[in-house]
Amino acid sequence: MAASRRDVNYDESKVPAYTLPDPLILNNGEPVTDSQTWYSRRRPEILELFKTHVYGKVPGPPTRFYYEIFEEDSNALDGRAVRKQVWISFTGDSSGPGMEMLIYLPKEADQPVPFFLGLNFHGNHSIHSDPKIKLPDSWMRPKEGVVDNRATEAGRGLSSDRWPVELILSRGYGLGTVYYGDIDPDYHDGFQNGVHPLFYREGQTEPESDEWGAIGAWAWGLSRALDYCEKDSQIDAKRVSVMGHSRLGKTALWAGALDERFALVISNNSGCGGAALSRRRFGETVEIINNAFPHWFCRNFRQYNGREDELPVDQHMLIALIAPRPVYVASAEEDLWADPRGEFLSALGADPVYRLLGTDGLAATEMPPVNQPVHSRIGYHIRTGKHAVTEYDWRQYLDFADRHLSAE
Ligand code: GTR
Repeated sequence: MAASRRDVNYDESKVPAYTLPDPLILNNGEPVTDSQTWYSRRRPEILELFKTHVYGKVPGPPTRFYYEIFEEDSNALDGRAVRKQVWISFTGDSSGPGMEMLIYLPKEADQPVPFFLGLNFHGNHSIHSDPKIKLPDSWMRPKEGVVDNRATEAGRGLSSDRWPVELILSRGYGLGTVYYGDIDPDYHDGFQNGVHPLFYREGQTEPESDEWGAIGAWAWGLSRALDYCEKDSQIDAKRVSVMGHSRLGKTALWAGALDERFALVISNNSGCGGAALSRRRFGETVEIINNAFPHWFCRNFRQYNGREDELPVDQHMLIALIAPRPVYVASAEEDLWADPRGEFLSALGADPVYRLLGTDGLAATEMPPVNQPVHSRIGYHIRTGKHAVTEYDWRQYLDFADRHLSAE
């Protein structure tokens, strides 16, 4: 019988013995002892393994880039912010399809600002009560403020506790967000909607076993949002941190691995298929996630249902792909489904790569106590509370970005 939430292990003593693949040993068995070999040989190998076995291959950027700023106000949020709403084409075609990006910038900035970029779950209008944010036109997940899968006014500001916009602006950062459903609606329709069909070869009707699922598509969308940042002279595109929570935390990690323009990567409670080690089989497992969300990963990933030890990678190698850029892994004490210890061990497993590349890696060998963040080049905290994004989390990310992304 397929594994279900009922079979979940939350008992540390029942975590099976496992051996992690070594990020610093090449597929042919040779050790990696210098950064040159990492960059030219091992990193490409690992990236390829994740594409083939976990998230699927992702297309490159469109050959032309087209966007329109359809709304702009330099006196937003009671005069504290510049707000922009930008439509970004997926294909370079002005007629679409595309996605909408909401941007807030600190008003008093006299030079390009460092920036946080993240996808949201419930529409751009959900992140703040600002009445000028356009309601999304795309499919919405059933929830309060949604009627017949369409956004309504009732959804405005409903997720604002996850997006402390004024705090971010007061610290000198800009913020950009895109509704993930604009890129690919989050349900399994055999990849007929969303961006996938735009890239099918003649006659192709669904992605191949080693081609992108929804996480790959959302990551691709984040890169298109970063393309826009590069065009906006008020944003410092060399200091963009990509941040995501839960399934969008998995997405932020994959986006950071694929696109080295992201200067800093933040995984908030990303769990299985994100920061957590698959081999621990603690909380959500590969089999559970593939059964519940068959559209998130590539089809090849299903071969590892219940066979995690056969995976040629584990998630510490995803974090290693971000090296030497700063990366932050955040867990929550009550979020056992996401396996906080597995998230920490994965950050620790990437440490040798960060050190090989000349950084301080993760300045902890044991899991730190709750609410005692570690802000070395690999950052980590476990805070009290549940699966969520809190102001505490954001304060850590702001401090971490201040420390690691100061202007050169
Ligand atoms: C859960 C899923 C997790 C996590 C979460 C979320 O149902 O099992 O992997 O992604 O959803 O994204 O909220």
